[in-house]
Amino acid sequence: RYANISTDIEELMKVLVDPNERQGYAWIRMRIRRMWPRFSKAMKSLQLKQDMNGRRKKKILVHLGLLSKQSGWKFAESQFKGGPLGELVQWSDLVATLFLLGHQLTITSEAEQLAGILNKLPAANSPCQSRKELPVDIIYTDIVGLRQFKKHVKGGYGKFSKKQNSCLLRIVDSFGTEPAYNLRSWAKAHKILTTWGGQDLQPQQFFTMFPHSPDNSFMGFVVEQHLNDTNVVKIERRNQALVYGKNEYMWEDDDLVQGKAAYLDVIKSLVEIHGTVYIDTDAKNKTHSIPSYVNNHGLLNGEDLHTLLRQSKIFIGLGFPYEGPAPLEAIANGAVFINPKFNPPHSSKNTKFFKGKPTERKLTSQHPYAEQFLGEPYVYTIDIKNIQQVKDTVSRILHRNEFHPYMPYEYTEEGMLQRMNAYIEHQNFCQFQKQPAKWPPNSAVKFILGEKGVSCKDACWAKNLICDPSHFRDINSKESLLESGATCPQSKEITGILYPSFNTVTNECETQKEEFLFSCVGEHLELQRLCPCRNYIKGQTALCQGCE
Ligand code: U2F
Repeated sequence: RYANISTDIEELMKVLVDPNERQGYAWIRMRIRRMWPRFSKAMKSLQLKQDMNGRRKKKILVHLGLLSKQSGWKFAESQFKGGPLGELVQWSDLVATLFLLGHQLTITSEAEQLAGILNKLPAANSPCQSRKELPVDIIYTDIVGLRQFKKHVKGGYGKFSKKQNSCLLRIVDSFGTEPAYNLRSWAKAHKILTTWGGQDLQPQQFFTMFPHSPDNSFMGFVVEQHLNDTNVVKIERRNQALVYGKNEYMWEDDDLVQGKAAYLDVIKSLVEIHGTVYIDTDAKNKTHSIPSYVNNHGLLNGEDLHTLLRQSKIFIGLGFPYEGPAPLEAIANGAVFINPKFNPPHSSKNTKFFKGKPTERKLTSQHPYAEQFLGEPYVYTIDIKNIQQVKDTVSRILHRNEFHPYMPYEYTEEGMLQRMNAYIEHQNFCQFQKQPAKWPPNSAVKFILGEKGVSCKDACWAKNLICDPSHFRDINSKESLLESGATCPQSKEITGILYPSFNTVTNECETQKEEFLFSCVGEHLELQRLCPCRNYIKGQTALCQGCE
């Protein structure tokens, strides 16, 4: 059976039913409804650009572990009370995308439902172990969901821990999982095993919210924007700034970000400040942290928030939340984002929020994607304690005559549909034989021997290419190192994230022993890493040219 594009939202709503009426899906349903006209239009437009025929209809299970009762996170309960929404944005857009692409969807959020579906699998020792007979082709879940698999699917994680079946999994993982943290035995031996890490999946099975590292797959989300909608009235942009922080605690100083009151005071001296802060009226004796001059609208629904963004010239970052969707929405609506710079950078080493997250990534600002991929004139990354710099930046923005919206293609509805379709059609984590990678094709890939002390992520980027870990296996040999310019009489095999490499001190070629540790990140002063680098489509960095 082939996948046929389907734009009937009511059919999707039938699949998106709350298992126990906790209203867990309420926010997701609202977002999908609001964005559907744009999503359907994008689907049709993509269909005109590329051939969408002949794709096999896949049975896809989407299990939202974060909304389950067992997670204990109260995501469902707090979705209209200032709780985290970034993750719900991502799940909404994933569900919409998969449905539009014409696949058969099943959506669950409680472990019992999951067990009900997956326990129909053939028993572990049954003769019919072929994947063709599994009730699903692909499973999207998160790490909480993955734990539920391990616990609740009959026979424990048994069937799914087998390479054959765990290769069906795609883990929605906002901040990413680095190979060193993913391989349990390695993480344990190096004392970096965290509660989130050690999942022993292939690193590209983790799907991130921003293109953090090419070791994982970049899934992203859609930046909501209604500027060109026919029913949207053009609003005059006012001398107004909106603060990014929907909870009161985000406005308070913490160990790492200080001076927020003085920062806001100086902005206030130049422009009117607005907020969308959820005020918990039940909390007794609470002293409020929001300055009295702020015009607080309370938490807003999507439409009203977007109207406010279109009226504002500036969107003010407070240092938290990290890497959310809202700054991209602000920029897409024509506001300029003030992005607090972090010096020293925030990471799992010094920040409570990142502690235990399976990544060593260092955030040089509240929103590194906005800092590195967008930049001025859409984003100003500044030290918020430097009052003069804050003043100058705000004045510069206010003196502009025009405010241009910007939205990278990869964050449009069409960009997300194109990217996810390419992943579904081409990624295959169930290929276990040692054979050359088939996707992205060789024609898109170049092998580059990096400079000493440079990671593959950076070595490829310096040549305007992107590291592609799926091709490491093809160059993991002394011969490949020699062909790329290394001069080594000897070679040896090493387990670690830095190989294949040329060791400039010992003059040895060092190849990788453990395939799960192939990694684009990681650098060493003595090593020149050998890197698989691929080209990319401008605005759609996850895909190579011609790989749509
Ligand atoms: C991020 O999660 P957040 O929920 O804090 O992300 P935000 O950028 O604040 O926004 C998420 C959505 O909430 C919407 C807004 C965004 O689409 O339009 N919203 C709204 O509807 N009404 C309002 O008044 C204010 C916002 C990040 F995404 C997560 O991955 C992280 O876990 C979290 C902590 O770093 O930050």
